[in-house]
Amino acid sequence: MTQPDARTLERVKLALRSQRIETPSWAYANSGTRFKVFPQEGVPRNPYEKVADAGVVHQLTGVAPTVALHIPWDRVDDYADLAAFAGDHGVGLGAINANVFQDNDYKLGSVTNPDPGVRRKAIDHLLECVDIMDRTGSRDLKLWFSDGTNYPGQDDIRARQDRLATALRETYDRLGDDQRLLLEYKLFEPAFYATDVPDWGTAYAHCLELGPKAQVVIDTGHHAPGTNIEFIVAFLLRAGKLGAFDFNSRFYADDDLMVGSADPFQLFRIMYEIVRGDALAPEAGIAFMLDQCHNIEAKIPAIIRSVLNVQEATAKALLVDADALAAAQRSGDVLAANAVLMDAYNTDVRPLLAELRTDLGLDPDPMAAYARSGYFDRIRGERAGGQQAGWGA
Ligand code: LRH
Ligand code: MN
Repeated sequence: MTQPDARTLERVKLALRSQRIETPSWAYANSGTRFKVFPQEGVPRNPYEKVADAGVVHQLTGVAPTVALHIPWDRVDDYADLAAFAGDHGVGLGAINANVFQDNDYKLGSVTNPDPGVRRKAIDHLLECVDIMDRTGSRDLKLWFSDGTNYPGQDDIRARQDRLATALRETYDRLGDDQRLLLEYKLFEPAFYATDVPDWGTAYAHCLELGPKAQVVIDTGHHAPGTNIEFIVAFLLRAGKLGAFDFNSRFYADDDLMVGSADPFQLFRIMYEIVRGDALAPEAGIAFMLDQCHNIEAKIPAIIRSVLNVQEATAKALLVDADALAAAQRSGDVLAANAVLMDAYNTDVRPLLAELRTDLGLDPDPMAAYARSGYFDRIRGERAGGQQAGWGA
């Protein structure tokens, strides 16, 4: 196992400098499971405080310059003012997430609901989110539909796909030239028989039908156990239809745990396909977003830790000796090929990342820097009163 040479380390550091990870506003707020939402001290009470916390994460990591919003959780009177506030805190407003999964009318579906009035209501919300994008300057509209059925026969699977396609078409046609529609899939929950966008193939097919401004989102918690997610990454990248990630990790289902915490090797394999596909830099157009819920752990440190986990997996992926790998693959040397990847994965990249942060004028240890910053003590005091933000479910 050879240590990476200086030229390799410089190449890797250069690539890591361009990494951009978007944090989700809702991960700064209260969240939980159907059993319990445990409130925490210092939790934001409004979108401005969520954005301020995202600003701290970027200040300490240097690679998290945007925060995704979720509507209506982050509805404000003046989105331009929120964007200006975000700018004052060193971040920009990122993807706009629509929410057609919490209104009573959506019990039997939103855009796929048998009732045309309910479908209209849902589509109008999607269009409202594009209006909001016009004011926040966001590029991406992210669509996840909880739509599905719980029992065979409950509704017509084919007819629901027609309704979905109609809603997506109307929304797609409303997009501006520089705007995108990101379609997210999920195997199950809250539907437990058939989900209308259950897998990457369904999302891919709808995006192909829509056009070039429609791309697929891979949420790493939305697959059947044992799914080879990096295969989906490689396939969609090759097809030019990978738009974004919702990073998190899980031991069982959609656990929304810190990315890289449950399966760091899987995250490495995913980031290796990104590197192999030359899709890491912002110009490649992939949005790397976190989508997590910190039900019991301190929220801001958990998000900092998650950003560091993505950086570490990326640094390891960038260390893969591509020439040695290609040679081993060409000669059919299975063990040698696997060893090239494992050598990179087994490299301790923390010193390299600490050096990069020092180069960027940052504290080499963002977790320790946050603990020393006194920010938590300040917000714990400032945010004592008022209603804490959450999913409002
Ligand atoms: C659905 C999902 C989706 C978001 C929500 C917060 O499980 O992954 O991306 O809208 O979580
Ligand atoms: Mn998601």
